[in-house]
Amino acid sequence: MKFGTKAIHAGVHPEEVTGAIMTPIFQTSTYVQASPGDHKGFEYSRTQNPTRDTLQNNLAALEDGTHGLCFASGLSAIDAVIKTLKSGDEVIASNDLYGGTFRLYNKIFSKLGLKFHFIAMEDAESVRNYINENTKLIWLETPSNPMMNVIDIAAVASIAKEHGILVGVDNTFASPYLQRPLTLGADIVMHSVTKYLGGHSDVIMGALVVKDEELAEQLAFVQNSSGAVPGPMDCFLVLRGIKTLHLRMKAHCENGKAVAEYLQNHPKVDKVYWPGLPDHPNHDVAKAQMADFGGMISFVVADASKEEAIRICENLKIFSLAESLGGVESMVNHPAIMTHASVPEEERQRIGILDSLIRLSVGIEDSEDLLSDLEQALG
Ligand code: P1T
Repeated sequence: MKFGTKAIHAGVHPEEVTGAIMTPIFQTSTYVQASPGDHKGFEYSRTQNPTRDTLQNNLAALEDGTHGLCFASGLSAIDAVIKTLKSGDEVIASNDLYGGTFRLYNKIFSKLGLKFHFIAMEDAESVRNYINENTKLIWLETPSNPMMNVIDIAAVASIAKEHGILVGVDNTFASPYLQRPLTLGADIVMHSVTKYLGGHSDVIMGALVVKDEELAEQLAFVQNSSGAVPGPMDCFLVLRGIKTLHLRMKAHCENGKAVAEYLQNHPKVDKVYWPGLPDHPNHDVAKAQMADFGGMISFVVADASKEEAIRICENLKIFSLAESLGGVESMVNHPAIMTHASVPEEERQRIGILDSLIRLSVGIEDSEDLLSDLEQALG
């Protein structure tokens, strides 16, 4: 089955009682049993819920995995992965991560005895320098938030396999339409479903997809034991959003290209970070592992103070100034003040999150209107 057909049909079946084509919102906390332990496969909605099951099966199919697991947020999905580890274990993580992921690793799990190495992975070989007998997981974001770094998933996975280390990929910026890490050798793919999968800026949710039964069992154990699960209404909204994922992503990519090329030729713009530009340092890797280059773009305003960058963010009218991304509407974000404020300033400077850096989530409006909006704001 091709991607667009899977988006609409995979894991989705007409409801048995009425034939309803849309998966019902099973708004129930529990299920009646005929006799203790004699039930229909559903005991309690933290553990199983039919609306959530349908979404989990759909996501597993989209990522070419076998098991999907949904969580109350992207961060709780990442939290579940780390909870399969134990004190003393080490994680090698890419150094440009969503600020909340960095905070979760650096402020919460570090305190509980796990060790994290945050490193540049654009040259996959560099992970070798941090592998030791305690290394249990390599975690990466590609393209990364907000610097749009591209990491060679297959190359990292192949090094990890030599040492029996798991690889987790945060696939939020690409979506499964553009990139499927499990097919490149990763063991776990993670999404902030809040973004492109949901697609309409109305849900907070996370997901994991794996292709290994035992790993799926471990993660399902944490999902049920920690209990950070989404409600059925949110699962319904995401199932609806996914039905147009392929159409939305095509439009995001087209508009992303138009905006990146416009910015690259603008005298007030110093640097544009978008994997589709031939001068992106890992453009060739992006071309090989992604179907297209997406709608996320960061750029540095030339010779600008923090205040000038803030003014551009404020002056944009169609791009809404907001945290988040991946919705049909275009958004602008100032990473240093907003999404990446929890990354210490020194670290921000080192990875390129300057005070003059602006991040755009290019939506699916008419591109001419988006370019005019940038023209007036930059002017
Ligand atoms: O917000 P939540 O659903 O918990 O997802 C966290 C998360 C994880 N990974 C990536 C790559 C992300 O971008 C995010 C959330 N990011 C934003 C809110 C943002 O504006 O960057």
